[in-house]
Amino acid sequence: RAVFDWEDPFLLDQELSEDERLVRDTAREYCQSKLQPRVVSAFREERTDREIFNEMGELGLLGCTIDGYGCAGTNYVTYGLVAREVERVDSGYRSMMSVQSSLVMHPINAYGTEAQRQKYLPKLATGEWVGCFGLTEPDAGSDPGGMKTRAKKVDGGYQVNGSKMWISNSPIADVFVVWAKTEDGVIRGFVLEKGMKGLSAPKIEGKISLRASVTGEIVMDNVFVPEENLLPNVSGLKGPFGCLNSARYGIAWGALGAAEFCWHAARQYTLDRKQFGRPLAANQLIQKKLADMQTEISIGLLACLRAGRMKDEGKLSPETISLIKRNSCGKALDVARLARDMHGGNGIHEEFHVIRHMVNLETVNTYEGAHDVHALILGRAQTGLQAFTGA
Ligand code: TGC
Ligand code: FAD
Repeated sequence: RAVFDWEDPFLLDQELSEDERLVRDTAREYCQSKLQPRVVSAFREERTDREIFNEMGELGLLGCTIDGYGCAGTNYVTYGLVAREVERVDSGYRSMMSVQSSLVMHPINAYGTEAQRQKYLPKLATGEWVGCFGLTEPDAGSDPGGMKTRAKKVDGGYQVNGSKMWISNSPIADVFVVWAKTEDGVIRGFVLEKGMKGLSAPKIEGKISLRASVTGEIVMDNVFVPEENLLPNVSGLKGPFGCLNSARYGIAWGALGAAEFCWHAARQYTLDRKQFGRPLAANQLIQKKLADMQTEISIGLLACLRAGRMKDEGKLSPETISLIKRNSCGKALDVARLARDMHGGNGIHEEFHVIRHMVNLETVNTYEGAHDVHALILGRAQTGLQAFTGA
């Protein structure tokens, strides 16, 4: 009889290369020793520890899939494994990392000039600079094509006007990758820098979710952006969506890291806690919940690994990314809610972490394409009928 590993039923660990395991273990060590001890107070006080970017940079975790410019040059499976370890601690910390890597460094690398790469990537890789990505607006979330931000051609560059909403990292950002429509209605990417006249990034206060990761607006009031700060090599919605492809892929891994934490916590808690004279874990209802958690997480991780291999081979379609992003986030949220319930009253206390993961995953299920929006992407892909507009 083959041995059953309850934590890793499909022996996913054995599918990884030695290098992948090494980076995963380094990330795990860092996350457990440096991030886990900070997270409860950071979440309670709605505090973003800026030095986390420097620490991640030192370990080579920022923009790790990029070759050169001080980046580690790993594959995408490794990027996913790191996201899983970071989000095992907190979705907000993974958010900080994935925005910097997939939404700021990636577009500069993929769509920028050599001069832009040289200027921005090394400092973003070390965490000396923090980046943010401005696509969403107050009136354009799921439908970013409806953005109102405008870039008007002027002598030597562009004059940018508009506002972006719900932007991770923006209040502490040095570099702002912003998407705006030019006068011909085409979406273009611009790199704005802290200190540009007319640019501000007020913090959004009062979040009940993702409190360890700062979120803000980007307000652009006649900001002059020099020509050399235009990302020249992409136009149209495929620019921002190309970045979202990588970020959504990482989120699919990350959300399952948060779910794993909740599953393991629920298992241990129900083994330790006795009611009616025996451990909670001795009850059929509890065991069914644990089995459901184990099943969804294990199958979900296999899908992420397969998707990672496909991405590394250049075969991962945006629709498959929608499938895993939607599946991981929805299932992780279910797992976190179950784990919260299984902890009883203790489940609402910060000390047990599960409710923090639960409220964080509400955001993760919404950003980078809401759960139902990914269903519509998949529905369109299999029926040939778009259901976004009703037209
Ligand atoms: P649609 O007609 O589908 O496409 C327009 C053009 O874009 C191309 N395209 C893609 N290209 C590459 N990758 C993808 N995933 C792509 N999806 C679409 C498409 O081929 C087309 O190109 P072209 O050349 O033919 O013009 O556009 P639509 O307006 O109908 O889109 C609808 C929809 C729902 C698919 C899309 O708008 C969508 O995905 N909405 C969700 C918005 C979203 O995800 N926003 C994320 C904001 S960033 C964020 O949340 C960061 S949080 C990060 C953190 O803190 O971790
Ligand atoms: P809406 O688009 O108004 O959607 C509301 C609801 O309606 C959702 O349930 C959605 O599924 C549903 N819906 C929408 N359209 C349809 C339809 N056609 N059919 C059926 N249902 C539909 N954005 C950035 O650009 N950069 C960032 O760094 C960033 N970070 C974020 C950080 C946080 C903490 C949060 C909360 C958001 C962040 N976002 C960011 C924004 C995020 O991407 C958007 O919130 C998300 O895309 C959804 O847009 P919305 O909030 O406008 O919701």
